[in-house]
Amino acid sequence: MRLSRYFLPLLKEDPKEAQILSHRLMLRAGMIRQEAAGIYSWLPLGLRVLEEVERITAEELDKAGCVRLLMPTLQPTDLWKESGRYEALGKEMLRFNDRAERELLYSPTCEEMIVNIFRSNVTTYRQLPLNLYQIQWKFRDEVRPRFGVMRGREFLMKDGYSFHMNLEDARREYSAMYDAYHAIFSRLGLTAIAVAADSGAIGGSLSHEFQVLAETGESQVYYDAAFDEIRSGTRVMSGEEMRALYAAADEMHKPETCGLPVDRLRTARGIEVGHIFLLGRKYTDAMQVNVTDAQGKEIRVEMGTYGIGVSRLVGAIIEASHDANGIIWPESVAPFDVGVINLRSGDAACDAASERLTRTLEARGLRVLYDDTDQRGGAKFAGMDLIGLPWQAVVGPRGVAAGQVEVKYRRTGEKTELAEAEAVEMIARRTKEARR
Ligand code: 5CA
Repeated sequence: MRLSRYFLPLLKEDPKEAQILSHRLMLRAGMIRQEAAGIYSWLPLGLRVLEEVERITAEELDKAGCVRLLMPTLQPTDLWKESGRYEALGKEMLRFNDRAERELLYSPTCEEMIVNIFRSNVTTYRQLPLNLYQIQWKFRDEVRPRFGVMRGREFLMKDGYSFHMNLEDARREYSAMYDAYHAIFSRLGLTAIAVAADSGAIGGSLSHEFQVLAETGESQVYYDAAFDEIRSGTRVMSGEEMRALYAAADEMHKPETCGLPVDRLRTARGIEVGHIFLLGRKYTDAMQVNVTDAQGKEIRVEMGTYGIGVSRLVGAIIEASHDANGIIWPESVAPFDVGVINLRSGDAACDAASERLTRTLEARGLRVLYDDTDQRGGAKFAGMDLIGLPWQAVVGPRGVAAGQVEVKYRRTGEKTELAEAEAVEMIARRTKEARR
């Protein structure tokens, strides 16, 4: 992709409306644009990252046996009257009438609709267990939308719903989702702590929030000091071992009963990137959902629900991975793998070398953003650092004369002068290793 043909509106100044770093960087890097409070356009660079987060989430869920579908953003309100949540959600739920004066809502979550799909199609135990998910836009008329995509009104959520013959099977799936979530966040370059949480308006008997620690997080969490060692990589633990450690959300933390010695208890701010719930029969009782068992007897279905804040994750990744010059994308979600910088656009030799380098990188399956604009070198370097692509390859008159390109790894700043073929080889190999 040639930068001169792309759409990347970078901002030089820090936008005043942004209070936290990830919001500032997303605006400055031309990833998003606010259209109304808590409502954003995703510009091309931001959309690429959003799609990578979506892809990784879907890949891990598919691996765990979940099945993807897509429900509409708009729903009739009738089902919500049946479940009792029509009133419960209050002003957070956006409602309006269509031309036939039928009331619709913009879905804030989808339990009612998925239960309705399930009960119209599944009648016997043979089709259970079943775990259906979607990645779809939600709307919640939050009182205080803030911090950019962190607390939006319109936001992209992965919402999953599972159906079971008994509570034991629902618990097994809850545990499988717990592990799948750790796999997803780890591929996104994040360490999330699963904290015991309150199930709130969604309901159910057991729930965990997945929290990425960051000073700008909106949640307060309490946890065993061992998580700090896991986060820093000095200690490795299985999911099973981690589950045994103490970790609680603010409202669930009981200092008297947590059982941790004071010097092992930590507290920090966290960004809630996921939330899982063992629902039991809350919705299947309200909406009368049964299947027949092997004896032909009617059984009430048990459920679980599992959410991930896909758009929020883009902000959370930036909070976890940046430096003074801008974003540092983990290879797994980077919008492009390499930025090729032509230091003298318009110079025939530099143009030819840059174009050849771009083609060679692309032939190796790498995604390249080629800066062919006529800006000064300094501005090109600053822009590339800001948007945080893992690799930069610089083509200038001196290098061209010597048959070399300068390669920089964004995360460490390490620079190497290499012949074109070697540069391509190294970037391809290391990108492949990191994206595995
Ligand atoms: N139906 C359940 C599980 S699918 C549900 O809606 N859970 S939730 O309310 O906890 O939302 C799931 C995830 O969506 C949260 O963990 C959070 O990461 C994300 N989320 C919730 N509200 C917002 C918001 N206003 N802006 C951005 N992300 C949000």
